[in-house]
Amino acid sequence: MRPTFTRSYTERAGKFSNPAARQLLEVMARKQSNLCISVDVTLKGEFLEVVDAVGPYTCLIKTHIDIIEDFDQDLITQLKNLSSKHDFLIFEDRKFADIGNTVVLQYSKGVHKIASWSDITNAHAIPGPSIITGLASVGVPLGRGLLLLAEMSSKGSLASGSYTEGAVRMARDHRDFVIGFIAQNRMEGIGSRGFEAEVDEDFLIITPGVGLDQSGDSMGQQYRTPFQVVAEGGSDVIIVGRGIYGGGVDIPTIQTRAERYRAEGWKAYEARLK
Ligand code: 5BU
Repeated sequence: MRPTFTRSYTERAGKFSNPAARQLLEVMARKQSNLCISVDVTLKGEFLEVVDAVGPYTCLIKTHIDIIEDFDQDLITQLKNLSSKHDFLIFEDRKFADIGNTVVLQYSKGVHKIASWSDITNAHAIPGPSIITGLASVGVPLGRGLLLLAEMSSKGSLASGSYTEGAVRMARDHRDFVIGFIAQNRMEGIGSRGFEAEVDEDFLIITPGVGLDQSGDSMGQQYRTPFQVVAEGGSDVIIVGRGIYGGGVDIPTIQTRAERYRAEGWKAYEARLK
């Protein structure tokens, strides 16, 4: 059987029943972009300015909505307008980690009402399957998708080995809602027979810790290049944050960097299809 990561994004889009996964793969093919941009800035005006500037180069804008100091509902209206204007999906990197009843409230209520605007969100596997069923009760009727954290990019991460296997097994039981993983490697076959090519399952792999010019930061972040992540590791989407907006640079520089990462990510994808 041909391994998932050697199939095109378009071919894979048709196999997903989850609407968010299908739309993401379709946008990626349409825009020739497997670049998710993490816009971790703390003011609404700057956030929207950066999103508008990088919109053309990205398939997915990743947010940490709780770091925005002057958050209001208009930010969400404008973000959704930009997602239509530039044709990208929205991923709130919320990393839910509580019991089912609590995550239902955190996902749907409060100031941010994440489920109402975020196509994709993510959760830790640590609470067990009830975190998925809780989030799914809100997200599935809205056509949302969930990524489980199977691995992390930070030094000394405890998410490895049997923990990662447990996360994959949880995902397999909830294929309508769990569309893939935040991970550093592909996950098909993990925790089952162990032979990737024998297992015909497809999970999206979204990978943070991507940088072309640095190997890490002073707080444990570790970077690999788009080629290492996509061509060698088989990941589907690269997440880049400070590599694009970092260093207090102007908007044209941010756009130049976004296009550089888009081109590198796409080149790595084309290389692995061959
Ligand atoms: P950076 O500026 O490219 O280092 O930002 C990476 C982003 O991805 C940042 O928002 C993190 O919260 C996020 N992230 C990560 O870096 N590593 C992980 O394992 C996970 C998320 Br999960």
